[in-house]
Amino acid sequence: MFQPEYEAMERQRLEGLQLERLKTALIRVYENVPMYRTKYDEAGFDPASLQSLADLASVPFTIKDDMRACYPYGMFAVPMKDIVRLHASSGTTGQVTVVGYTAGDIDRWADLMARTFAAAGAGPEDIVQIAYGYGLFTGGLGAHYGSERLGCSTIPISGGNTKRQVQVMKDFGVTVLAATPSYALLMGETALEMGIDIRDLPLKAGVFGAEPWSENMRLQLEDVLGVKAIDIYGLSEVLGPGVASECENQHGLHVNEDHFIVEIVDPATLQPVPDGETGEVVFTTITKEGIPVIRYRTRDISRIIPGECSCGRTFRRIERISGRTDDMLIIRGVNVFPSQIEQVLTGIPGVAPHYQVVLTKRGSLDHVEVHVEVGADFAFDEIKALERLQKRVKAEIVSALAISIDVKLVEPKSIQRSEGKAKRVVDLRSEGSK
Ligand code: DLL
Repeated sequence: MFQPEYEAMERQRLEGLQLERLKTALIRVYENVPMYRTKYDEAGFDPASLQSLADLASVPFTIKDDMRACYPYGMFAVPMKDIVRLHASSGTTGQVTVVGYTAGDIDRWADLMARTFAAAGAGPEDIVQIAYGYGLFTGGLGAHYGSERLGCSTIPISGGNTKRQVQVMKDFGVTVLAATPSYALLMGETALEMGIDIRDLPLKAGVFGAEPWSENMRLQLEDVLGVKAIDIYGLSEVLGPGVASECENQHGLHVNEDHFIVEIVDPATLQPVPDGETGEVVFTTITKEGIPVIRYRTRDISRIIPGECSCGRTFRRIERISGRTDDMLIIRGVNVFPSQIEQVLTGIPGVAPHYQVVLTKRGSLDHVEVHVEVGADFAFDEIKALERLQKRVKAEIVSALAISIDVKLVEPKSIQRSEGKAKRVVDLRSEGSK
């Protein structure tokens, strides 16, 4: 552990620390951010009245639209002279959100990401390749500072130029890779085309996140790259990467609870649900200075895993994010996330883990077709074999998810690869019926 004094803190003390920090955070936003002051005044909530962590359940939520309405700097709780870094999240729709960090925020972020790398088994002797994008996206610089804070030899290669990534990995003796899971997979494929088997290289761990991925995808990555694949989670509005990450047990992501209070709420009623139940993840930052957020609704879906982890960390764990409420497909009444489709596909021999869910309109009805690449060694011109595979993929999706959708097998490499977050859903519904 990088900071065992916090990561393994006794729960009661941790909750005491959270309460103290929460009180300060509430006063800070009330005094410095007009959006919170107006919201709390209208709701009749007095931040000084908060007595316990349970009282947080009565504090108004913050949503992405609040941040958009305050674009660009209206949510900042400190003057611009105290902001040393700006990042932005593009999101899938609408205006970007700008987030600002004080020097203290950057310092704490580095600690949190150092925890992440340490939990993945890294230490000062490791050589870390940061293939998350550098720039307004928080992935690259967030991981970079954490890797340096831990004392690792840090390679700021950013995303893209995949052949060069592989060459650098080999020549520099990289031991830890930080990338999105879909990009890590592309690196594995590219390496094979170059005649390099990454399993023969010293690479031992992958720190993967920024997009949903399934347990089967983890197994594939571990197999293709010969690494331990660790899931890491975060979002720009709350910090960037470093909000939660897995330990070596790979069973849930420990939330850095000394800096973030996590709640799971029912997305319909917005009431907190008991531990173990699935719902929308809500975060409150309790140490952020630049842009603190209180009860921020992430739209990400997960649950708290009840019980303690054998690694010794006392921070509670959330299950891997299954998807976002805005990515959820409702297919004839059944709710499905793309990552559930991925889980099925990656269990079928003959298909590659590259897929897209294509939504179109047929008359007034939504039509869903999953495009799946066949594996590189599959004879695409063997019609009979192709038909059999297509039927099998469809049957497995129907049986696992109880949804009926069309499946189209496509040629290897025909689905566009991403150097950052993969685009799993293509929505053509506004382009008329096909
Ligand atoms: O993706 C921060 C990050 C960078 C996390 C690098 C991990 C590694 P945003 O671009 O603001 O920030 O996107 C945040 O990405 O709300 C989730 O929907 C999704 N996401 C992030 N990590 C995971 C993960 C970064 N491990 C949004 N599993 C979040 C599933 C994830 N989804």
